[in-house]
Amino acid sequence: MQLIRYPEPETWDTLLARPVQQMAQIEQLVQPILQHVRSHGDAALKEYALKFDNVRLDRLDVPMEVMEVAERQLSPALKDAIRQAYSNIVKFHAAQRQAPEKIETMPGVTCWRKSVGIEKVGIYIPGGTAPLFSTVLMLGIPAQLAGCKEVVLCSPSQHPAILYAAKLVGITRVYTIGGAQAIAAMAYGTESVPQVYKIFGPGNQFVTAAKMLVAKEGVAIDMPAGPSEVAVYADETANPAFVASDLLSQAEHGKDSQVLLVSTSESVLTQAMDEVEKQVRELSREDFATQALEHSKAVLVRDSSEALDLLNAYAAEHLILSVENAEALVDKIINAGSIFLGHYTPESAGDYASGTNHTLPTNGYARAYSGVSLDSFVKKITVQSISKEGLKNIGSTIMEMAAAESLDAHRRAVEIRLEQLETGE
Ligand code: HSO
Ligand code: ZN
Repeated sequence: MQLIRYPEPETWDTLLARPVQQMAQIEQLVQPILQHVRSHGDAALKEYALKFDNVRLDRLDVPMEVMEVAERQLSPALKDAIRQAYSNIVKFHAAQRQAPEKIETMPGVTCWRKSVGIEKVGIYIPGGTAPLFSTVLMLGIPAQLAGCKEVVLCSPSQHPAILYAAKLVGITRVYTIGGAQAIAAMAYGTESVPQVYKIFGPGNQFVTAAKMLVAKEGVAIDMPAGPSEVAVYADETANPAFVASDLLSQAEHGKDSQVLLVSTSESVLTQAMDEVEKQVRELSREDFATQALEHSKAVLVRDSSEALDLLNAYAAEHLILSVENAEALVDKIINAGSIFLGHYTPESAGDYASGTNHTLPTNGYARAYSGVSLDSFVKKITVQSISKEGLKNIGSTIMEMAAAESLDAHRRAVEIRLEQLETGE
């Protein structure tokens, strides 16, 4: 980690810049894959599985028997943990349901919104070194609560915990496909994989590029994704070993992960950096974490207000406030995906089990985007109903505005009704 003392605000942009991703080049590689899946369906998926992953797939879905067996392959302790996390995530997300409220904007003019689960959604879970079954919960639970009718899961990994979590959240259609081709399959549909209207889930640059490309064609996606990141704000009351463990829990995700430490205390900052050096050696993913730390920074700032300005400018995916009286600072944070308060709230609580969602905006998108929630899986349809009295009340307003926009038919649609009401014919 690079230590930077009292950087001037003019240098913050450069200091906080995320590594540039060469998306254009990757999109060029991904586009033909999308095309091929679109025109050749399952055959293209099998071809790519052989070419990229060296696996010969006879069928693309995971048979029911394999789903059933998964449960028996997990330890009782892991199953208990998954069920506990499931229950907490359900509690937090179920509370996001809003009962429709009818609003009478004028006498006789009633408007409301109803929520409808997106009928068909797709979840992508990457293969690779960490089997992200927690992400199955984070995406599958709100899909289940939203009442999405068809939830499809694609993952090149058949890790039993992924299959168990899928079953827990009621996903019955699991496909063993990965990469950009899996995104194409869900976006266009193939003989085996149903087409969906919205695609969720993390992935490598190819998966991300595929999501961005299908989004241009009208398939919704959860959010633009970049490498995972955490910012920790530590004051003099922070425990350097705790801080280091939080930085490392993000750094171990991958070599592109970003971690940022901000502190008003030089001693906490340097002790935390020493701790990082020490703790990183104990990690099974030391390699990834070390590479992530190479482009990560520790910044010494003058006071709390400067720290908060810097953190708001960074707009971290995860922000840990390892400070005394952390809750008092929440109102001052305007850009972050998710905030973790105090010395005993590690990011991993939110990653797995406290109840909040871990699919969050990266790459500065927290300035304008929220993380995944129940809302991400529903559409809100507005409804209105106007009585005869209501139309008499609002009619002149509509007609005046329509006339001013020179839209005669709009004005006439009101007038014709009012005339009928007057003559009674
Ligand atoms: N920190 C990751 C989520 C995750 N962590 C999954 C562990 N498993 C991105 O928010
Ligand atoms: Zn994590």
